[in-house]
Amino acid sequence: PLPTVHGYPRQGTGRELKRAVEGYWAGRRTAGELLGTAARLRRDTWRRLTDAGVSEVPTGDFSLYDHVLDTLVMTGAIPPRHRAALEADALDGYFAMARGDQRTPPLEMTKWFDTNYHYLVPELGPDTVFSADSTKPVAEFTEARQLGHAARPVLVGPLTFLLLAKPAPGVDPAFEPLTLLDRLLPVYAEVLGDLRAAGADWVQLDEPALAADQPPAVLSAATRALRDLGALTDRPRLLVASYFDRLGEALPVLAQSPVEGLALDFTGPAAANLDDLAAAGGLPGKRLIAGVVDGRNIWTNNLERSLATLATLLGLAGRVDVAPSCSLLHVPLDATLETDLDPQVVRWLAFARQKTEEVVTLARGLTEGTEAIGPQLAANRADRHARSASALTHDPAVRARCAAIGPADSRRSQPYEKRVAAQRARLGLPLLPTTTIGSFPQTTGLRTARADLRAGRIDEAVYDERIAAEIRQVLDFQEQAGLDVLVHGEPERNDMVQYFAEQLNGYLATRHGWVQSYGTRYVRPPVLAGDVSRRAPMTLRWTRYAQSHTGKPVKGMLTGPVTMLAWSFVRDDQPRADTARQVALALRDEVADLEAAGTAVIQVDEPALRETLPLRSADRPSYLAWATEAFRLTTGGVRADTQIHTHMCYAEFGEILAAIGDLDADVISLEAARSHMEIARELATAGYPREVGPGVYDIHAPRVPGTAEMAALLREGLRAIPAERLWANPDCGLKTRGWAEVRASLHHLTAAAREVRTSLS
Ligand code: THG
Ligand code: ZN
Repeated sequence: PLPTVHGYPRQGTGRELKRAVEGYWAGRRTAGELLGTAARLRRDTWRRLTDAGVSEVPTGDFSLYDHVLDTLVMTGAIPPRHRAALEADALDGYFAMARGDQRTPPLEMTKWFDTNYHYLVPELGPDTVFSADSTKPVAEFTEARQLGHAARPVLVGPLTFLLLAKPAPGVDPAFEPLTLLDRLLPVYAEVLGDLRAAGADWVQLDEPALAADQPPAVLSAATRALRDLGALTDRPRLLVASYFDRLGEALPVLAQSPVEGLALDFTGPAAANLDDLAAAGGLPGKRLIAGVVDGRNIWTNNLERSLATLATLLGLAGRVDVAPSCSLLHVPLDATLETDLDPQVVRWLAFARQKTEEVVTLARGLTEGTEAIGPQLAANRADRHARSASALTHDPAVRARCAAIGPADSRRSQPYEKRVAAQRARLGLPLLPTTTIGSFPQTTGLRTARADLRAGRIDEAVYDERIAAEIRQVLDFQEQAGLDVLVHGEPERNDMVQYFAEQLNGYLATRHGWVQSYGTRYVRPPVLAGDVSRRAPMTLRWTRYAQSHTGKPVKGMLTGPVTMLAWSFVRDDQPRADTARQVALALRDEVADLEAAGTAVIQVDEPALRETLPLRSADRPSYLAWATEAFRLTTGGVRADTQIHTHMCYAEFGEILAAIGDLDADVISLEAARSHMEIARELATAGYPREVGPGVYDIHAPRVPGTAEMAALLREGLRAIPAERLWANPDCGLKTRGWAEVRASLHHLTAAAREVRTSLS
């Protein structure tokens, strides 16, 4: 058995790739400098992998922006609007597809399965013409070979490529890109031929889409695709990789195909692949790359358990190699850089470098016997023991409190009909009340102040006065613009998850734990390592300060428990539902403190509720049950006359309409401006009984919508939602926008609400 990996983080230890690409965009670097940095980063990664003992390094997983965009280039399916730019300059054209340019909008971006990575969505239609461009895969493979590495090119497979695509603008929305399979396969055949000619022995096709629910038509398309590619005469040996969930009914399809190898995920819900593989008769004569190290959590592997899985697998395939479950793109680079953390805790963590070491150790244990890795096994056992016995992971007070939760805790004391009357009486809002989602522009001044505080250039008192001044300004503006329910603008917060994580027991912060979110943008998710509790009130001070400055209601603003998990690395030693309950209890205390301080409106944001929806529909009901319960546990303790808001964005909500109802929030604001109030109609059709604020101002674009435009959207909303239940608000928080746009847009928003109100009465 040999160790390998499917892909590695691309950014470099100092996020050099981000700086190189953004430097190129800003004209500070030449194309040659950018490509030189990229080549150096690939070289360093391959060197590191080979030095660690990896026997076949992946190539082609590197990307200047996104690997799905790279695949689109490889297939020649360039959207017509971007062709001229691409012909003028390949590099600029590539970035234009990713980011748009003066005249052309970019491709849409969406989440890569249930990870926190976002890819660019290929746009296809009946007229799409594919043509093979193997430049990048061949060049990167050749580069690795010339540097002396054994290498395995990795490509996004044809099925996943088509299943992730969407109908191009102007094409019938019912068009199914998968119908283009027969036209796409010759492109893959040509690329495989070119890689073979360049000396590739094996080529890996990644097909994670097969790990989601797929109808029989997709499975038969997969059968056909692998049969056709398998029948090619001059081709490398083929390895199909699938990960993120169990393969289920797709497993026999892959096992019986003519490809020479499979890479399967045996972690988390995909552990079911083990029994399914045995039931399917194994993979006699085939190569199996066993994904036994979780490629997207950050916890040290249980080496003994993995060895047991591997021992079973040895009897099920012709050859077994060892790998992480998926590309290591989804984890940070190196846990040993985290010198601010307790060294004992660092030993519990495995980032890309440590996961590579784990697969090397496991392969060695299989090859040479477990005695050969005795010291590693002993250390691993000791670390696991220390972790489970630690006061960080087990706080008896938190456990006792969770055990005492009863059904009444996650239920409001009064049904919505009673609450709405009490809230109307208390708040006295007009029809179509206006509000914003929470954040106001994060100006350079604010960012500088935060950096100055961290660096010790200013003290807390100076920083606090900066924040207080910003809050006063944000409130004065909102009063002047005539908004009804105000916010303090969140100038004290960096990231909406990080801000709370820093204040909760059980969370750890990393310094270097960057993970690519999309393109040149990265996040540094906090690590939810232990039992969660609140040290002290987290938002009370600034909310109180803001309320003391105005007679209008100021919303209390919290990040909900599901999002607190979704945008963190979550502990793997207890069910997520239990962790969510702990976070919910900590937030519940914050809600209670805000209410006691007189806050009449409290918003608990759950933008990620849709994001962590399991890939397999069979797993969704239980997820939605604990997720909505955690939200209700956070908010259920308030009085009838306290109004609970929530907010969601970044997603299509169609699949979770029932769950939105189960949150039992009094008011929900949703992204809607770009989809022309579609969500308002969907909620109305689903019989949603409470108040709704479908966004009428698209905050993702710098343009300022006019009063008439927003009034028209409000009228459209009124066709679905009665006036007593409709709110007027932007799509999302305003932190990425500039003050000039925000000022104008919100004046237009309140004017639009006034205009529509007048026409109603
Ligand atoms: N917070 C966290 N996770 C998230 C989001 C978030 N995941 C989903 C979505 N929002 C991702 N969106 C973004 C948007 C902007 C950036 C990253 C992810 C971004 N990052 C800065 C960069 O790379 O330059 C770094 C920010 C920093 O210094 O902390 O701009 O909101 N947790
Ligand atoms: Zn939002």
